[in-house]
Amino acid sequence: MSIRKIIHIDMDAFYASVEERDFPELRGLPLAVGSAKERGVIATANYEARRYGVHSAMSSKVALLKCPILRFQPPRFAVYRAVSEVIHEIFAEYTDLVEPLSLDEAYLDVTNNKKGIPSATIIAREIKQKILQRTRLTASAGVSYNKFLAKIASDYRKPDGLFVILPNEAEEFLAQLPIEKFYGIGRVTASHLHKMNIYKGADLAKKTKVEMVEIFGKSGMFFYNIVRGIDNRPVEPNRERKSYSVENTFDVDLTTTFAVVAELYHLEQRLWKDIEGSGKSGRTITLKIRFDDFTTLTKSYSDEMPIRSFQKFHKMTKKLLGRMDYLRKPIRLLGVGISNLIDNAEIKEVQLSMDFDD
Ligand code: DCP
Ligand code: MG
Repeated sequence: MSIRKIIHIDMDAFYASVEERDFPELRGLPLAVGSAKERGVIATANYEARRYGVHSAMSSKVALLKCPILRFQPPRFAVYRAVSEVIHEIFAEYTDLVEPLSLDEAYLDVTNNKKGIPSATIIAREIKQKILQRTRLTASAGVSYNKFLAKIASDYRKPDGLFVILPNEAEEFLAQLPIEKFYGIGRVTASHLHKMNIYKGADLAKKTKVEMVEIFGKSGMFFYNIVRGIDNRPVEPNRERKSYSVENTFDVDLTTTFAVVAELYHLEQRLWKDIEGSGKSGRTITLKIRFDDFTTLTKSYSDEMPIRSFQKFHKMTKKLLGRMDYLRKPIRLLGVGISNLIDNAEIKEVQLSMDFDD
């Protein structure tokens, strides 16, 4: 395969930056977007709040403990979606090979771009400028020859960053990179690796294929290639999301109903925010439970109608959990997902035509 030119664009503190843009009185103060209620969860925080240790998916309660002067803004998904459309219009000026990862994040393959610009770095700079001009928001860009490196690069100089990893620099870059910066290696896996004396890409690159599979399970070969700078996944435009899911691995295994229900509730809130922002609804829920011995239990339940309220979603999840024998071993990971998605616009049409039929 010939060498590709991939850009990863990611808006900076996206929801929070939009709120600061539209409510200037909030600028410069620690800010979280999410519900201020004790049981609420934070969608994101601005950089001032992050200095206090506040971050995405943290409970509002913990966030307030870390930063007592934290301000909360309720999310405005319609505004975030509108910004997302503007940045996608900008991407489309350069290429149709755009793969969105979320509202504020996308991969672009600009190897053969519409403007015939040979330098991906120049394109990334132009895109950043246009985003600033048209949305008054900053984005960070990563440029490289594959998706994995482009994604890491966009994170490397955040906020308002532009970082390039050239093919001949990749191996050296990855060798010095702390493993917790590898996209896909979470906090818990990272501390597991630290115990094995693996701190940097170079340490990981010494492992054999067999050892990598022992460490990462079915992602072993993926990471084996990744630490060598190899990632041939294409940029896939218009890939329809088939499901939404969130999961969490716990520092301390869960062993009580109370702990499981409480953690699940947080995951439900996180997932609900994602799906609310997507303009879609699903009718199938799936629960995933991984025990301390890594055996995994999954169970799904489908309703006839799409789930349109958090209450209904929460009720279904609780019922499904009740049907699982989840306390038989300590739980290290919980996950919840929603699938069988349909556009909310379509639901209205379905309901309207039913009204006519009556
Ligand atoms: N988001 C969320 N819940 C999460 C993570 C993210 O609701 N657990 C939302 C809020 C974010 C947006 O998605 O603003 C984009 O997520 P990012 O991970 O890109 O985070 P940010 O853009 O907020 O910050 P960064 O500057 O680190 O990209
Ligand atoms: Mg972002």
